[in-house]
Amino acid sequence: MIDFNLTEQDVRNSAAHFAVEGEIVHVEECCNGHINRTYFLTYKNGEQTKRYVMQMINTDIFKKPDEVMENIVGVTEHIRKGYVEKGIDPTRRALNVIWTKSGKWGHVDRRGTYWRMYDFVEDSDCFMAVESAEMFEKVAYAFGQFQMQLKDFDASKLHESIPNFHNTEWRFDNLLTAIKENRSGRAHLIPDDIKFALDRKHITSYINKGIANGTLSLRVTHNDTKLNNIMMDHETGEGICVIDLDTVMPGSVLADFGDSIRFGASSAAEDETDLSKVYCRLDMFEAFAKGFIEGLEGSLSESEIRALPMGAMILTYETGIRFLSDYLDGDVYFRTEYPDHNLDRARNQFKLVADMEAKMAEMDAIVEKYIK
Ligand code: GN1
Ligand code: MG
Repeated sequence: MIDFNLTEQDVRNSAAHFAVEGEIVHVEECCNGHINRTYFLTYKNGEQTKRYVMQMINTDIFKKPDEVMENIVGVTEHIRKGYVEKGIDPTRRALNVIWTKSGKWGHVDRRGTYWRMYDFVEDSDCFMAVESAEMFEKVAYAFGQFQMQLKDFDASKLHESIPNFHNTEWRFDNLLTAIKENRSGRAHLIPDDIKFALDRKHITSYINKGIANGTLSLRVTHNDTKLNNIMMDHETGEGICVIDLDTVMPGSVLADFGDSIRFGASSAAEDETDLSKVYCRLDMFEAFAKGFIEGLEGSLSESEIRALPMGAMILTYETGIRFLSDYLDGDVYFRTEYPDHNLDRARNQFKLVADMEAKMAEMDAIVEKYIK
């Protein structure tokens, strides 16, 4: 298991291996993200200061960090090239990997921990909650464009950074194993939550079947399209740079659409425990659908557009069963801040699922409007 007890000195020692001029004047930990550890570093070089993002890759989860970084370097170079061809300055529009002094993508410290560094995307912010429908439409457009930018990327060059990542049937089997093994000894505490999950087995094959029968096509997708994985430009409010590219892999458009909805169209945070506050906002659903379909520039088929509401529900369900499985496994995957954090997250996601089930006809009617 990875040792997460890092001191600022550990961070500074690793940073010294990267090809950055100047001295570190400030180190700040970023509290977002359930998997990797992220730090913002400010360097001073003469009169100039410049910021960087340094991350410790969680190799318990990303078992082949070299392959993850090969994906990221390939994808970001492809995106940059696309902007240059269009005569647009690619700076701030694609993550820029900082190499080490010895010319590698990252540094492995004495403890065997993997570190990587990127330029900080200046004059932009990421958000934990949607502030307006207009903003969410811009997020959606940027995620749609991200897929468009990778349309001609050779998917056979991509490594599968986490096998079966959005294979809902596989996630369901994992839940069954977690229930059976009950490593935390908590299964008896949550019969209703387990029942809710098991009762919905029939939805787990929806995406796999769609890909198999051709109603859903396989694309290069981001696979972790949370609102906080996109940087929004201070001036224009545009989604300027898609970040957190660890899980870029071939997948269905439903994964990217669904994950965005489950997080951004929710009326509350992912771990809100007052479930009366948790529901799917249809205004946000519509804003996202509109921006996403436009960002994909007409490349979504009718059957894909019609499947978007199911995608939202399935991805919310899938995330719920992942949290529940981790609770049963004893909180070994997601970073938690208190003992029942994963259970609270699972219940929150299940409340959203139930609300989406009730609103399915309304969501269907919304996407129908965007079929030309
Ligand atoms: C994780 O690390 P973060 O917060 O960007 C997870 C996503 C989940 C999300 C739930 C590699 O993403 O799949 O949807 O938490 N990433 C991985 O908030 O498992
Ligand atoms: Mg993230």
